[in-house]
Amino acid sequence: MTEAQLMHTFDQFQHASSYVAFNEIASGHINDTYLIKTREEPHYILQRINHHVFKDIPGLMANKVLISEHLKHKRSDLSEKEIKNRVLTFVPARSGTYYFKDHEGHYWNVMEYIKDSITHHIVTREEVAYEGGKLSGEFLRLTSDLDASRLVEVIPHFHDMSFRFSQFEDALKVASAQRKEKARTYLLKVADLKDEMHIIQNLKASGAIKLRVTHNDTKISNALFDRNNKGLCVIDTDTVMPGVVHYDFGDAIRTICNSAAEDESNLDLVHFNVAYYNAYKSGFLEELETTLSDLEIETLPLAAKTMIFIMGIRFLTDYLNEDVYYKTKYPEHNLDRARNQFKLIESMEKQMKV
Ligand code: GN1
Ligand code: MG
Repeated sequence: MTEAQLMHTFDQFQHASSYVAFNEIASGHINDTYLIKTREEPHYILQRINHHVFKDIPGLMANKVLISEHLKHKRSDLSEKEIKNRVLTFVPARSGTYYFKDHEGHYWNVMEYIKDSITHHIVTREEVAYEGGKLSGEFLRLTSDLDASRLVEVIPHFHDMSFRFSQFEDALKVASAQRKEKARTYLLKVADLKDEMHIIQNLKASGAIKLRVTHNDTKISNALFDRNNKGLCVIDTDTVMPGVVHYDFGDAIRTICNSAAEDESNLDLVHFNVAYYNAYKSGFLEELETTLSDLEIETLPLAAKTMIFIMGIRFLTDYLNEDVYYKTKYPEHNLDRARNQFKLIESMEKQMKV
């Protein structure tokens, strides 16, 4: 993307600011995200949405705006200024919709940048884990009265284990001998864990655990904090859909409790941090405990293992498919991500009863 293209795209949205500069925010694996600095505040986030992954972008944007409106409504106890720090604000395009489609067929959206916010990619303090738990628990609590049928299911079966297994099996059929050989140890691990990793899905299908509005991408880098490490806002509402509490709990634990980055290739650096697990869980339950069933609470450790596993199998599948889904920086990037997730499971198993 050239600066001129970004400026032009930014100007297709209804803001009253003058462009000054941009920075790419390269942490996502799917969309392209840019911070747009303007002469006046707020600054903005301009994002190109990957339409190969998200097939219904008008539906996706409708979900995102609906969630923000709902959260704003629920936070009417806060001042206008506070609300802007706690809930994402989307900016309509000149056409009136919340997305702009450029002449190459790419879709864009704009939101206000939350001032002085910071993100964590690796957690190094217990209070961040605790605040992270409060943020995702609060999100689930505040969306609990939102009618889920108003949400478009942007990626059907997103966290269904059987769906991820069938994608994995399809990938195995077409994978090169070389990639299969490199992935061999992990193919065996996947097979070993197959039954256990379907338990949550089976509980969901049987109705034993309740369907809710869930965020579905609660990795810690999708939470904003202020400079005192207090949680501000959950971001990246792309995948908000009906789901179970385990998805949000598990995906957050996957990232908060990893002592290294998700793609760290030196597995000696990858450890599961139980203290952070407990801190996250206490923040999460403070927000939600009264609304969770005993079964939901009992299965939280399994949720963590399951969500680490589902990302492991998805990275492995993409490796076998020659890296068609996630952005990669080098040929074995997806394999490194998968190895990392399986190491995290191993470290978790050594320390916790799962
Ligand atoms: C993708 O692009 P990003 O970072 O928001 C993925 C998530 C994974 C995550 C792993 C739509 O999210 O499910 O947890 O990578 N999103 C999609 O870091 O597949
Ligand atoms: Mg995401």
